[in-house]
Amino acid sequence: MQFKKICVLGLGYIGLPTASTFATHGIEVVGVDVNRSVIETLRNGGLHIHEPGLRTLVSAALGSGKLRVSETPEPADAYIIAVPTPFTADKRADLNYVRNATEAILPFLSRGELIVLESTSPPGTTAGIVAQILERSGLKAGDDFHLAYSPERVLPGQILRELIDNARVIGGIQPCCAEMGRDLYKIFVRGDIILTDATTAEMVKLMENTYRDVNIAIANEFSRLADRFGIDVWETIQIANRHPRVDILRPGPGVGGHCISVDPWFLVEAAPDLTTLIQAARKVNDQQPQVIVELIQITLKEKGITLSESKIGVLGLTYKADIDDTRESPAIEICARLSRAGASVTAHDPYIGEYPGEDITNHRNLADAVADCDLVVLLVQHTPFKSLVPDDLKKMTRARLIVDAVNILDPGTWQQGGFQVRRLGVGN
Ligand code: SAJ
Repeated sequence: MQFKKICVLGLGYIGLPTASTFATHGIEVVGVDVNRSVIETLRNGGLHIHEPGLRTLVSAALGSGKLRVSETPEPADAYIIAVPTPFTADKRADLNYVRNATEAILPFLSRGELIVLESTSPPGTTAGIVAQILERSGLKAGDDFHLAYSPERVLPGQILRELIDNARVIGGIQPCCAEMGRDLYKIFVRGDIILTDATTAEMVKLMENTYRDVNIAIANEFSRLADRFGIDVWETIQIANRHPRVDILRPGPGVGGHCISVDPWFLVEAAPDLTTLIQAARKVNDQQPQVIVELIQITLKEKGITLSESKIGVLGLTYKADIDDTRESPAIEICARLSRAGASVTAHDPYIGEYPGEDITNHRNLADAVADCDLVVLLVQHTPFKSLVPDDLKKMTRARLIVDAVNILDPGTWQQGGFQVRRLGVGN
């Protein structure tokens, strides 16, 4: 099929780069978002999300006239659904955005067209929920129109490159649907395109992120063991990783972001009786913010300071290094726990503006965040923090206690520089 016009529903971290990339490859694209402020921001030349290179790409797409943005879909040859699938308070997939986007396509659906779901979804969503909604048109999925699932697999911070270079999985509800999906994505994808069925493609996505979650959990558990045994987990991991078949990930303050801390729950929800390991890994990673709070508490106690009367300077609030995203961020969870325990918290994250909540201020200047505190805690490996030196920090704060949850500081240098540094996973 020749794709002349496509409609991308959802203009977030995935939908906007995808719509813009199709447009810069010469396809007419209508980018749809139900959030009016997103549409207005884009129409006024602004951008509601931060991702390296995205501003240039979106400007080129809009400037060429190939990308238009709108609050409602239009007839098109293909529709791509890239809306969020958050989870509810009881950790079940909230498919309302997927349902609403699918229903929005319904009035325009015609014979021969292609619909692709990209949103992370529990196994069976495409062949079940999405197909059922679209078949209200009187057309049969697979026979009269094409329906496929193709997960996004791009890493925040590297989205534009990975969108094009990563291998792409396309699962059709019939083989012809996957083939039509391949024809669409090969417009810009340079990586391999792998065809399969829709439910396998949904499972691939969930397995990838769950695999990473479980591997981070074992690294976190190793850090607790190293602490108990009085050894250095970072050195231990480095040596273990010299084994040709071992690749242990990094312990840290926990797992954040909208993907890895969420997606494993979709498998737990679908099969609670078969997911013992996955549930245990989630529990380990979710406990990690409390582990850091306790590390802070012990460090303060050695100096006779209680957590409830302490002042803590927090460096880093995002869910990982060098991005502006605070969704499910363990650093935010740690700040909240410290606050609840009575500590006074001041923060500095150079990548974000306001602190996403009340009570705590994100200071533009590192010096302002640490000026009057008893202890400084490093929660994210942001590049600017790597160039911190003891002499500079000494001038900014009276604090001489540091908790390093991400192994960013060289302990020898900082100890010589007059600081007491306690690192995660390093028994004292
Ligand atoms: N983390 C650790 N230790 C590590 C690696 C990560 O504690 O060794 C933490 C990070 O600090 C962060 C969280 O895990 O809080 C997740 O970060 P990440 O870089 O592992 O992953 P995301 O969520 O930014 O992106 C993931 C990617 N999936 C995989 O690597 C399998 C990406 O390819 C997916 O497209 C994305 O999820 C998604 O949208 O699903």
